Amino acid sequence: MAFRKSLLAVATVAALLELAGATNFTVGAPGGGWDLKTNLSSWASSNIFKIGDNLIFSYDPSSHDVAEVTNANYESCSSSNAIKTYSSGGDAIPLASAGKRYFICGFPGHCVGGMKVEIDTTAASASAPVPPPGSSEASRKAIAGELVVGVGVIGMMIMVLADLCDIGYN
Ligand SMILES: *[C@@H]1O[C@H](CO)[C@@H](O)[C@H](O)[C@H]1NC(C)=O
Ligand SMILES: *[C@@H]1O[C@H](CO)[C@@H](O)[C@H](O)[C@H]1NC(C)=O
Ligand SMILES: [Cu+2]
Repeated sequence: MAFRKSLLAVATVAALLELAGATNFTVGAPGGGWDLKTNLSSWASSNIFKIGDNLIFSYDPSSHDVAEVTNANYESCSSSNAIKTYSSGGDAIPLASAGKRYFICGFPGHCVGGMKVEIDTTAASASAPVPPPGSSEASRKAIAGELVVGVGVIGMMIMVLADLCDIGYN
């Protein structure tokens, strides 16, 4: 009984730590990629993007690139006046704040052909403390991490107490 509870406690803490970690989302994966075949809006809506996660655009740079653009230029598929362009073929883009961002391929005809994706980054948790304006991404992540670890430690203490009570009755 006590052993099972301790196992549960360890599993709970591990799950909470996992929640606190960042995820690398390879665009279109698995089963697709940053290309003309993948239904990227379907891919985006099947994932939850959180602050601290990264988008990884993996592609052949002789066939594609990545341009981050405004909402208007996303709708009209215009890659001129891009906010930022990437062309390494393995671009990691941090999702540092909540809100929508728009990425298109700048090669002629590709965006119109479907190579465009809108990413809506959610705040990590509805109950997470709101960081003061101007605080860095690092300190925001630290606050979120401490909160999650704190909850895990309290959970573990409760389970250990429950174990001790069991021993008392035996
Ligand atoms: C995510 O990608 C970045 C940049 O490519 C890399 O440095 C980091 O180790 C990756 N993290 C995970 C958890 O895969
Ligand atoms: C992509 O998938 C969505 C459903 O997730 C669908 O509504 C849409 O028509 C698809 N787009 C294309 C180009 O097939
Ligand atoms: Cu392309």
